[in-house]
Amino acid sequence: MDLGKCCAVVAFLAALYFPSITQQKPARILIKYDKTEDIFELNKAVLEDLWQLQRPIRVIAVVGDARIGKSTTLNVISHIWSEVNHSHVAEIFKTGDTLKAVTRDVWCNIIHPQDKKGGSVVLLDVEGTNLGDDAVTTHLSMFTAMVSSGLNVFVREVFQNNNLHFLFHMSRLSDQIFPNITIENFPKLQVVIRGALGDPDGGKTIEDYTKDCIVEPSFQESMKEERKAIAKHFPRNQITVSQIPQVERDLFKDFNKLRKSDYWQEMKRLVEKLKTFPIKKTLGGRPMDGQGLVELAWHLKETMNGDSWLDFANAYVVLEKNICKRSREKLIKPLFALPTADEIEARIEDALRNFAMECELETEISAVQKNLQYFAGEKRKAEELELKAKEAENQRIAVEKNNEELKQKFQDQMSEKNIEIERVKREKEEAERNEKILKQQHQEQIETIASLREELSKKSSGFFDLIGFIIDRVFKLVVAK
Ligand SMILES: Nc1nc2c(ncn2[C@@H]2O[C@H](COP(=O)(O)OP(=O)(O)OP(=O)(O)O)[C@@H](O)[C@H]2O)c(=O)[nH]1
Ligand SMILES: [Mg+2]
Repeated sequence: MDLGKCCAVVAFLAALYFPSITQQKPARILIKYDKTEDIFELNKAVLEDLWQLQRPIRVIAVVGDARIGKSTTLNVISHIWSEVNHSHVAEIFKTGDTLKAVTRDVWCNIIHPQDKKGGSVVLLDVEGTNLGDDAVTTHLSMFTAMVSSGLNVFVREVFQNNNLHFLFHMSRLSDQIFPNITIENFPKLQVVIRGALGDPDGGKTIEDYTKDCIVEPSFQESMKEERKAIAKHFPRNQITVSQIPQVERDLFKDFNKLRKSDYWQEMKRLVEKLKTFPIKKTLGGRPMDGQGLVELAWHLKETMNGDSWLDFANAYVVLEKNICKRSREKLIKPLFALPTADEIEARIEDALRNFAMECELETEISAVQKNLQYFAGEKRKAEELELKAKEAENQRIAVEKNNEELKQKFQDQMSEKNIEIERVKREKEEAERNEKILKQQHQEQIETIASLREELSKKSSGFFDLIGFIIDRVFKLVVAK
């Protein structure tokens, strides 16, 4: 085995036995704010990785106050969800022990869970929503909320007004961008309460109390309109409330103890809840792939840089069109390469059904359907014409063959005739030659006789008469010949 093959085998076995090594890569910045240029920038390396992701994709984002334990929680989530067998929780997302905020901008970690749900999970960690530059933080949080399919808002003990403001910002912005559309695929909301106090007064559970605080207009005199606006995008029955206890700091230093703790059990329950979160979908509800996700991130970044949120609706239309375009390439184009109309027609129904699952633009779906049917019809016509042309060609070949045979026959007959003519000609020549020879012989004979006659007449007349008689007879015989 050569070195290259050996390395490949080792890498393959390593991937089989140590999936954790290949899965747990440190998080990278997905989008950051460049203060000097005053623009938001996406990390191309991360976009390249996202581009490769297949459906289904869950984009789980964590937002909330700074220093509340978001990154720490995400590291544990990544550990449990990836099912790694490390003897410690790897610091995928940076955390810090000081009061100073650690996570700035938006960080991303992609995991490929081994569970039967399949697909990929994109974890997003966002800088704290209370970090000073409200405009930048709101934009980053908006960005995160728009690309995510599950939004986790971390709060300290109770849901406070700044958290409510954040959800209201999101809702109002989306109302402005899509005034007439109910956003069915707004991310699912989960509130994660750190270090919760006991159940509040009034017999309510902390879950109900939190939900009321977010979407129940009568919860308080103030911020009624805000709660109404939020309720439009985050229906009460779809909000989840979870609690993660605040634990002793030392617990994080002893992994064995940590794994046996209530905190760990709570984190496992949290991961199970996250697994039930929706996958990332387009506005119309079709599962989005990595390429769609990248395009969405790109349009959002452009929108934020141009401060043109209202144009974002158009970007969404472009996004949907691009999704359809890619699906057409993948699912429809191969049909145009099929050799027969029968094969095309046999696959149209399936292809259209799959296409409609990815592309939600009715105009595109009906255009594709028309194109396919038209193409199959034209293909059939071409096949029929080809068949007829083939028949005509066969006919032509048969006529040509017949013609050739006739020609050959004629030529054969002609050559037979020519032979006959030649023979007759030769016989005629032969006869002429014979005639000529005989005539010549005759002439010579006549001359011989004449000279004989003359000769003999000089000698004896009696004898001469006898000879004359004989010659005369010979002459007659010769002439008769
Ligand atoms: N005692 C204790 N400390 C925790 C707990 N969860 C997180 N921490 C610590 O809190 C500090 C902040 O945690 P991070 O995960 O960095 O918090 P964050 O919300 O990501 O912070 P920023 O990125 O700065 O906004 C770290 O030192 C963590 O170890 C907990 O349950 N108990
Ligand atoms: Mg952090």
